[in-house]
Amino acid sequence: MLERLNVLEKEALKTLKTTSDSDALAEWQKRYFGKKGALTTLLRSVGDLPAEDRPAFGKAANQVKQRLETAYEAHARDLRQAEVERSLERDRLDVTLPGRPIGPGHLHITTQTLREYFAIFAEMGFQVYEAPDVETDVMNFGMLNMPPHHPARDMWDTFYIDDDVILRTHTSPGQIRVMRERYPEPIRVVLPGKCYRYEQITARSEHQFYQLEGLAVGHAITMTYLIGTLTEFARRLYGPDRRLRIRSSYFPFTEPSIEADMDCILCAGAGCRMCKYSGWLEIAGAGMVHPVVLRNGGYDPEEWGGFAFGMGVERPAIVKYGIDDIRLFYSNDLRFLRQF
Ligand code: FA5
Repeated sequence: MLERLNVLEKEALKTLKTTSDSDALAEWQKRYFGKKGALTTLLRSVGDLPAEDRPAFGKAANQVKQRLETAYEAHARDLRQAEVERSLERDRLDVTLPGRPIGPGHLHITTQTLREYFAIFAEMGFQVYEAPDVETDVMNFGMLNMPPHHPARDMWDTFYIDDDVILRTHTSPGQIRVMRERYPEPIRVVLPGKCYRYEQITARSEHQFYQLEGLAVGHAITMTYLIGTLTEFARRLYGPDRRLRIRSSYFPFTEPSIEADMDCILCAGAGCRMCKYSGWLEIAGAGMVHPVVLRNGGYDPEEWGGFAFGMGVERPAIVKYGIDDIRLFYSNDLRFLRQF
């Protein structure tokens, strides 16, 4: 029996060396250690030996078993290592290749446009003031001279969060906030920000867009200052020859109210597709701050006066760059965004 054990060990070690992949290794293991494997069978036959030979055989058999197991583990490790080396060789990776460059990105066209506006207004003494996007109904309408059920509320289709909280439909509620914060100082600020309207999206209208509000409050402010400021703005942005046209309009928070148009930058007033053959492009809604609004902001309208204006950001950029659809601004198409 001991002789058979020796032969089996030698044979097993020899065949182990010839296994060259994991399948062959599994096969080897089954052949010697499986339920009907050679070593298992030999170990089981210990019962056939005379009782006095059993301990010596058992001891020798266990040593053989241990040596084979150790050899098996070592060979399996070698095979795994060889496989890793083969796959590294096969899927060679050149770590010295340069990486794919990631561009640093740049400012969005809206941000660029807003910053251009800020720079122009800064030269005229206007500071930037930021007010919140989420507003109360009272601030967005009530304080701006539109109590509940005022028909002018229909001018702005509103996203309501609940009965009192809304997404601001325009930057005008910021007027009240800045007045309450600055009283009794005179004010000259521009208020940029996103506005939200529950409206049909078209090539000219988004449901989210930016506005820039302007507000000046002082002791001797007249409509002439307002018109002068808007004219200067248009000329600094679009060139010194620009002309402005003032139309009478209506906003509940200004009295009197106006709308300012600029002669079309494409056709200089002759009429083209851009200005819908009118020769004029609208640049802002504006007016003298209504006494009720001044009072709501804490300023006595007997002593103080002011002007305010509100202009879009995307629509003028559309005109400037000849973009034909406002939806391109926020659809995140890099082919569009990279151009500016
Ligand atoms: C207003 O929102 C007033 N608050 C402006 C104002 C301020 C008047 C202060 C008087 C004093 P209006 O609804 O016209 O006005 O919007 C102003 C500008 O926002 C428009 O001229 C346009 O450029 C832009 N705008 C309005 N709706 C959209 C829209 N759906 N998509 C893109 N731009 C828009």
